Amino acid sequence: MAMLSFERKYRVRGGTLLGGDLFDFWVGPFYCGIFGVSTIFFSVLGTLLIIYGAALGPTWNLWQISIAPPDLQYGLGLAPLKEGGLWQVITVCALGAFGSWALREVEISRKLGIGLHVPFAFSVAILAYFTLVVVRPVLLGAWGHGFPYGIISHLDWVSNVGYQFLHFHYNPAHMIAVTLFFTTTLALSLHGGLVLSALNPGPGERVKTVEHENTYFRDLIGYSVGTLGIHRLGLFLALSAGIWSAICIVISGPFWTRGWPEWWTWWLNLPFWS
Ligand code: 07D
Ligand code: 07D
Ligand code: U10
Repeated sequence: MAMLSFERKYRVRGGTLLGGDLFDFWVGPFYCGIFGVSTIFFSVLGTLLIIYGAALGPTWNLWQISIAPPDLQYGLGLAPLKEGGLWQVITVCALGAFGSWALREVEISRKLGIGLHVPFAFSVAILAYFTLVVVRPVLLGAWGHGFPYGIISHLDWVSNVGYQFLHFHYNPAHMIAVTLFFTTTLALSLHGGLVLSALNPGPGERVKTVEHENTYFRDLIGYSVGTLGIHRLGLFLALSAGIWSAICIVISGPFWTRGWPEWWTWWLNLPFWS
């Protein structure tokens, strides 16, 4: 891929966290870095293990391939490769690859002298995954509580765990997470719509300014959060959605074992009803 004119200026040495100059180079459009090497290592190994697991299993149907975690009887111990051990090694590879990717993002940010907002944001996604396959299984005492690695099978896991708590929609943290996800898409659609409406006018029309954008929302709802503000808000909403998701699943089992509808009895038991 050709180097774009500005890339020559910004592709500079330094900013690495580890490895010094050793992997401080680019391969085509990609920055490498030592964490690029570790990303490739973990993702290639993890993918090969998934393919090996598929070769052992009953199907090559992409939708049905599934690498299951160990049986609950193995607790927090290591399981034989073919009985969940594969899932355990793949989990280590996944965490290695995601962590490496986040650190590679940090190195690129440092090179450019920009903030660490992107790696911070990705870390929240990693936190959600880590909560699902490490924190919650450890709190429940068995790796078997992790979700299986398969396109359809992981949906079955979500449904089964949901119904284990009778009605997952009654989980208050799930409500907050869902609301934050919905609000994130609302915010992005308003932002995308507003920017395009001002900056991408029809042929022959003039491009409008930030003042037009501010005025639009002041006219409509009496307040404009501002051009920097909408990005802060978007990041806050999206990260909060991930964090409340992690909370909603980590409390299900380790801290609340009955159906979620029952949690709401505190409301019915408030003294002032009687
Ligand atoms: C668009 C960026 C691109 C990323 C993509 C995902 C793989 C997996 C692996 C064959 C927005 C690439 C997928 C590399 C292939 C094997 C073994 C990101 C974009 C396109 N899910 N989930 C999907 C993952 C969990 C749930 C799709 C991953 C939890 C529901 C895809 C994880 C729970 C639904 C996928 C993960 C859960 C999905 C589209 C990890 C709660 C759907 C994802 C590592 C969070 C939807 C068939 C997407 C679907 C879907 C991947 C975890 C629930 C296969 C990698 C256990 C209810 N999930 N998921 O676009 O169509 O993300 O499923 O945690 O309805 Mg899932
Ligand atoms: C975990 C993904 C991390 C991804 C990483 C990156 C690669 C590389 C490579 C493309 C967290 C992976 C990258 C693999 C790819 C290339 C090149 C993201 C993760 C690190 N729910 N529910 C949620 C809704 C119901 C249940 C979260 C809605 C039912 C359970 C969210 C509805 C029951 C769990 C959410 C609904 C139920 C959840 C998911 C509606 C089932 C969870 C988002 C409208 C009967 C999960 C942490 C998330 C959770 C979760 C939304 C319904 C059960 C808030 C909108 C009632 C058991 N649900 N849900 O967490 O919190 O993303 O996980 O009905 O475990 Mg739910
Ligand atoms: C935003 C924005 C904005 C923009 C933007 C964007 C947000 C201000 C200015 C960005 C947004 C978009 C572009 C929109 C679209 C994006 C999405 C919808 C998000 C989802 C994205 C995707 C689905 C794409 C995913 C693609 C990926 C992740 C790329 C995959 C790449 C690789 C696999 C290569 C990664 C490179 C690495 C790790 C390092 C370099 C390494 C190599 C190239 C390989 C060679 C390897 C080596 C040299 C090392 C040797 C390896 C070893 C020793 C290991 C070997 C091990 C073995 C086991 C064999 O706000 O406005 O506009 O644009």
